[in-house]
Order: sequence, then structure tokens, then C-alpha cells
Amino acid sequence: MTTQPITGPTPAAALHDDAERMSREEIAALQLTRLRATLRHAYAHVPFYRRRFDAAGVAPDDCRTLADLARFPFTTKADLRENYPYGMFAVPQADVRRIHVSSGTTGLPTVVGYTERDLHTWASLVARCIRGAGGRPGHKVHVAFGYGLFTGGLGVHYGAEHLGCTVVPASGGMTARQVRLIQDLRPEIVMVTPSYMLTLLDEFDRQGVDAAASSLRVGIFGAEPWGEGMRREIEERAGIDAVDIYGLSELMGPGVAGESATTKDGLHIWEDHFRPEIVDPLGERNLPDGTTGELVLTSLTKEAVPIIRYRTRDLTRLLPGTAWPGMRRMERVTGRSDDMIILRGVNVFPTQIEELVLQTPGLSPHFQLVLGRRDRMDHLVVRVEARPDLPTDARAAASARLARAVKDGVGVTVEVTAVDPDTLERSIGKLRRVVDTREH
Ligand code: DLL
Repeated sequence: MTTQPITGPTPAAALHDDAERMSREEIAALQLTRLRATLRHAYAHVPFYRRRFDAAGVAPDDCRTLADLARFPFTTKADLRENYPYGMFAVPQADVRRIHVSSGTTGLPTVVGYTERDLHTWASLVARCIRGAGGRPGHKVHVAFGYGLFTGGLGVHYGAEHLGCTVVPASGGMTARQVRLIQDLRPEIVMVTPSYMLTLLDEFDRQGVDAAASSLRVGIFGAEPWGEGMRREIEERAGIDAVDIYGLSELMGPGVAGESATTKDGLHIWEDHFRPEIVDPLGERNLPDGTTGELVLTSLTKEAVPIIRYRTRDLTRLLPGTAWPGMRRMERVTGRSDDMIILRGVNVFPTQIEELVLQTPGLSPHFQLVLGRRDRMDHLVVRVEARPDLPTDARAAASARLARAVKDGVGVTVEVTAVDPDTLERSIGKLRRVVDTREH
């Protein structure tokens, strides 16, 4: 059998779908039409929405402008749990082609479903993300997001195939073998959580292989918060462009928003399919573009499980589009309102610590936050691996330097312990940065 030669990269302009070229006005008009249809669909087919709308005294036809959406009630993760398993579904079971289940970190799982058309939309939006990141038909994509009930693996898998890429469905785990596969199969693109990318890069080092000399050119990372310092670290060590991809299972999965490798300036939300709002943390009022708050998302085309004003708990702000002028951007999500640590009254996000760790010479990006109590006060210990080339007797100075940077930059006192390289648990999927040992 002969293999098809990969022809040169297709010009980006030839790949754009119609919505990607729309102006802001065209997107807004499309959103209103689709929003009204979604509200009617949800009200007609999901008793939960009918009850909620009735209780709030609003009906789908009350939505005459996009601003009217703010009159409709929010939907939360708790609502999805309470309607476990099928209460949020708006189509007959026979029309559902796929189900994903997210375990979350606490409580009952949430169940989401997709019709044939929903799956097609999902694949096309992930394809947009990959294209924006520099991926082209014919490229090989190593997918190391977990496959299965989690939306990461299968979600990006079908998106990459939709674009015309060749997928290596590596899933998570068996790190040494993944590094071998990357060397042998020579993918141009890797899609994985940023923390697992670090694990892979360490494995390259361990095997004595230069990751920057590998076939990889583009990395698309998401499913957990990461910062600019992490982007630089990964880009340098892997010799790639590293871009962000955002999504959540309740709205679809990966691919709700994607970042352009040309601008690397945050994530464009695919506003032909999702309507974003930013609200204050109590959800009492909508905040203007440019102001940081909690992201609220409404699905505009989802058939199986329409979602109205979902409180994501993700903190970000909306900015004008750049690479896609018709769509707004969201700043990278640096934390969720619920993984924020409040340390003696100061709000601390793990990504703030991450930035400072990466700026401290001698310390590696592998760290863990252990929250405990000392003298009845909350006490945060940053356990961070020393870089292999840092002499043992220099660890105390590196730790002190990080503690001082956290004090100056974040405003809290933390204890820093530099531990041996390779001793903290490595991520193979979503990272758990914070270990809370306090009794509740
Ligand atoms: O994590 C979907 C996904 C898979 C996105 C692969 C990107 C890549 P959930 O498991 O439902 O879905 O978790 C959703 O993860 O509300 C954010 O808090 C966080 N998250 C996802 N992407 C990012 C990102 C998938 N790029 C939750 N930056 C979301 C920061 C992210 N946080």
C-alpha cells in the first residue's frame, strides 16, 4: 500500500467557514435568532426550564433583544445534578447519539448528551480551534487527553478528524510509551492538559531525547488553568507554539473557545454557537466587557441538552475579537471562583503561585499547594520540586526567594519547601493543585 504524500499546508483563508468571517453585527443577529429558538426549545421540552421561567415570570417570547437574556434565570451545576440522569434532555432518547458523564470533584455526576447535529457542531468547532492553532489537513495529532466519559479525548478526536488530520488516540497514561510514539509516529500536533505536557517533557529528558528536536510544531492545551509562564516554559522546552483551548462538558466539551497561534491573545469564543455574559460573583448583575467576573454561557444551537445561562464559575473578562473580528475573546481563565484559596482574607489562585514558581531560578514547574491549619490560622505550604541541576545546599535560598515573591506579589505569607526532583505525583489528566488538609 502506498501512503499519500502530505501536500503543503492549505492556505488558512481557504479553510474558514462562513461564520468565522462574519462581522460583529452579523454574529449578533444570528445569536438573537438562535437564542430565541433555544429558549423556546428549552421551555417546550424541559420541564425544569418551564418551571424556572414560570417562577421568574418570563417566557421565551420576552426575549426580543440579546440584552433580554439577563431576565432569564441561571442554571447551575447543582441543577444538572438534581436532574440526574436525563432530566435536562430536550429530545427523545432515540435521537441521542452520545452521552458523556462528568464526575466533578464532589457529589453526583452530571450527564450530558448530543444529537447527531450536536456532534457535528462540536467536531466543527474543535476543527476551528485546531486550524486557528496552525493545524492543517494531513497533520498528525497526538491526543493525550483522557478518552472515555471525559469529553477531552473523544471531543478533540472527532474535531481533528473533521479537519482532515490523522489522529493518534494515545489517551492518558503510559508516559514512556507516549514519548516513544511521538518519536516514531512523528505527529506535528499534541493535544493534552498543560500539566501532563510537563510530565511528557520530563520523560523526554529522562530518556535523553531533545523534545525541541521532535516533529511537534503545535501544542493545544486546556481542561485546566495555566499561565503565560507555563506557555513560555512549554514552548521553549518542546520547540512548539503553545495555544489554549477552553470548554466544559455542560456546554459541549473542549472547543467552546480557542486561541489563535498568530495572536496568542486569549480565546475567541465561538459566538455563533454560544452567548457569553460576565456577571459579578454573586450573579446579581451583568458586568460590561473588559471587566473581570464569572463567565455565564448559553448554548445557541444545542439540541439534546440546551443550556440557558450556565454559571461556569470560571473567572475571566470579555475583550473585542482580533484574529476573528466577529467573535469576542475571553482572557485566559486563571482560576475558578471555587478553587480560589482565601488565605487570611486574601484571595489566592494557584496560577498566581505558578507564575512566581516559574520565575524562580532553580525551581521546577512541579508544585503542590497544601492548605492546612497552624495555630488555628489557615496556613499554605508550597511544595515545589527543585530543578535537577540545583545543588542541594541552594534549595533553602530558592525557597526563601519564592516565599518572598509570593509575599510581594500576592500579599500572603506562605511556607515554601523545595523537595527532590521527581517526587511529587505527576499529572496524567487534570491536575489537582490544591490539597486541603483542614477539617471542615
Ligand atoms: O475540561 C473540557 C476540555 C477538555 C476543555 C479538553 C479543554 C480541553 P470539564 O471536565 O467539564 O470539561 O471541565 C470544565 O475545566 O469550567 C474550567 O474550569 C476548566 N477548563 C477547561 N479548559 C480550560 C482552560 C473540560 N483552557 C472546566 N483554561 C472549566 C482554564 C479550563 N480552565
